[in-house]
Amino acid sequence: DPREKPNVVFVLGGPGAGKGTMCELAMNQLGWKHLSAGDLLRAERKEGGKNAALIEEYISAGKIVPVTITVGLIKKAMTTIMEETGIVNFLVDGFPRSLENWSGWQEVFGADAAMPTMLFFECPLPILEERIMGRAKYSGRSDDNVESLRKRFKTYKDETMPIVEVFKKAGKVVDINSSKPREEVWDLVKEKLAPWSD
Ligand code: UP5
Ligand code: MG
Repeated sequence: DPREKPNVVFVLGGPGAGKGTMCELAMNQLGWKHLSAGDLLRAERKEGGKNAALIEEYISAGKIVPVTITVGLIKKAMTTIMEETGIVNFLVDGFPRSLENWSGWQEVFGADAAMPTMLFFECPLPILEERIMGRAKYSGRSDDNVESLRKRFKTYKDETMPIVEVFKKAGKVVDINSSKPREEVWDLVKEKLAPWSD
C-alpha cells in the first residue's frame, strides 16, 4: 500500500565509520532499503541540475548542504521506492547531521511523526582516518583527501554530535562499536536491527 508510512531508522557515525557498508549488508540480507543522504546528493550533483555546483561546494568543504535540498531528495526516493516495491523499511544513512537537519526533516515528515531510532556507529578518529585514506585511492570522492577530511571531522564534532545528543536524551540511540572487523560489526547491526526489521 503506497499510503503506508515509512519505518525509518537513522544511521549516523563519523566519516568512514562504516555506515554505507553496513546498510548495504542490511539491504542484501534483511531487505531494508538503503538511502544514503550523501549518495543522493552526489547523484544530484552528477545530474548537473541547478543545485549541482552548490552541492559540490559544500561536499568538498565538508559542510552540510542546506536541508531543504537533502530532505527533498530523501522524500522523493522514499516515495518512489514505496510506490514501486511496497517496502517501507528504510535505513537513512548519514542524516540528520545537525539540529537544522532534524528540524528540516520534521517540517517535511511532520513534527508529530515518531522520532526514529538512531544506530550510532562509534569509531575512534585514527581508525576513521585510516579507512578514508585507504578508500581515497579508488573512491573518486572529491572529499576523500586529507584537507577535506579534517573539515568533515570538524563538522562532525561541532554539528553532528549535538543532534546525536538530542536523540540520546530521548532514549533513541543504539550504540554500535564499528571499529571492529566487518563481520563483528555486522553481527551487532543485525542484532540491533532485528526489533525493527518486520
Ligand atoms: N570499512 C567499512 N567498515 C569497515 C570495518 N568494520 N573494518 C575495516 N574497514 C571497514 O566505509 C569507509 C571505508 O572503510 C570503506 O573503504 C570500507 O570498505 C571500510 P563506509 O561504509 O563507506 O563508511 P561511511 O560511514 O559510509 O563513510 P562515508 O565516507 O560515506 O561517511 P560520511 O559521513 O563522511 O559521508 P556521506 O556520504 O554521508 O556525506 C558526505 C558529505 O555529503 C558530507 O560531508 C556533507 O558535505 C554532505 N552531506 C550533507 O550535506 N547532508 C547529508 O545529510 C549527508 C551528507
Ligand atoms: Mg557512506
